[in-house]
Amino acid sequence: MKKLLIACLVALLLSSCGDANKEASSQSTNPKADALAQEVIDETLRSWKSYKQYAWGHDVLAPLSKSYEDWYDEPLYISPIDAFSTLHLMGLKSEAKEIENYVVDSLSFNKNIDVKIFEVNIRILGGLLAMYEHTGNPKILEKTKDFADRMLPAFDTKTGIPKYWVNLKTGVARGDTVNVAEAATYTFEMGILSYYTKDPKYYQAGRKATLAIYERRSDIGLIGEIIDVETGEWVSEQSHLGAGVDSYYEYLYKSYLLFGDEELGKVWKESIAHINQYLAEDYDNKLWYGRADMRSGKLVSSKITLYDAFFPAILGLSGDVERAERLQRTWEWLWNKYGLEPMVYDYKMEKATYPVYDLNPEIIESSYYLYHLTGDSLYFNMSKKFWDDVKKYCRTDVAFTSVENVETMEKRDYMPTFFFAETLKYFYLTFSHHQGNFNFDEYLFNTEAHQFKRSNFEKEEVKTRLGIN
Ligand code: DMJ
Repeated sequence: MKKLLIACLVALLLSSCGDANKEASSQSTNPKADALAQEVIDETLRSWKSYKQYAWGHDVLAPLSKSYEDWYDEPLYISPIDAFSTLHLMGLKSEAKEIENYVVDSLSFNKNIDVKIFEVNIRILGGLLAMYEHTGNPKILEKTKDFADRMLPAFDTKTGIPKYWVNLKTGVARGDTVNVAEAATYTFEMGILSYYTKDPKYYQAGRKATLAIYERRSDIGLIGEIIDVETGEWVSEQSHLGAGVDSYYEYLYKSYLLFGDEELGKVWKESIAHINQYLAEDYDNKLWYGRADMRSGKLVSSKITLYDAFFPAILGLSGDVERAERLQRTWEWLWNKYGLEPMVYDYKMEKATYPVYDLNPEIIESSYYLYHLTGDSLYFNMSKKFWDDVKKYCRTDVAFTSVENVETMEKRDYMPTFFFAETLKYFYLTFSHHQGNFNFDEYLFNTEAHQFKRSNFEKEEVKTRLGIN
């Protein structure tokens, strides 16, 4: 009887703690969170001003040398295009307007350079589409279409999977070997463009590439990692969900949600079952997703990449919150082991095999999703810890910079463009969540965190404009 009484008291205590946690996120006033949200805005503005001072007109700020880097022989203005949707969301309207004006007045894509099709799709095409959504400026849509038309020749292959590079001026494409993310992360941006231009060709190109990957799954339903775009043969048969594969899965589910493409929904549902069956494993009391042979399903490697930390977000979004929470706890553990995450970690060797941290957003993205989905202040506090560590180890006198080695915290001279697009945005959205200005349920993010309003895509119109049966 005494034992029962104690158990009841403990249960009561736990459930009331849980409620207190949940209430934390639904409060309309929260001075501590307001201050953090404002701090993220201030830091974004400080970094943006430094980009303008030291790197304006170029792709990337090098914050230690107070200089810049370009991805190719000619700059493509990638940082500002990636930054636009974050600056707009934070209410930094004049900064956002300046980017819009520059794109309209001064940016030409008629450049004789070979660009990486995957990277420019998520950053430039995704960034421009978000710019169009938020401004409604028809000249931005023209630029966006012009850019996509320059990308399309890459998809002209035997399988429909795009080549690795395409020349923006000549349309000549090259590079027959691509990883799965490079092969099939296009339906989301291309679908949005098809919707706005009423031309299905963009979505159809992206969709064909995605289905070409799915069709090459093994008998047990797993896909590999690297593929030849002409022969359709797998070059690497290792199956995983990390760097080089990640956004294939992400876009299956998000394209199903945004466009109601039932076939992609079916592929997602099937794929997630196989991932959970073959890649997930409990090790040292934690949930991990390792690497398996796509034919046998046997786990062959315990190497994970920090990109894998996007997975709790997509698990949660698709309804598996319980698994998402368990997995996020693994990632939080890894972050706290070092104070930042290593790019590659082997969970059986218990070793960082590539110790770089590039200001990546994935773990922060998942924390934001779970904060919204559960209302549990645990995730607010988790993100606050991540923010404190990013400030501690990556902040410089002018902006933020990547870290060469999470064991020594030696800095490297580079602020990736996704720091503007994603990392700062997810911090801001978490800390400003209680203000209710941005309704998570109304939006979907591309893999570069550019936000798109779901209700803008009218279901019946989508079918016609994207050519979905
Ligand atoms: C981003 O460019 C995108 O999120 C991409 O899908 C993979 N991850 C990087 C940032 O880490």
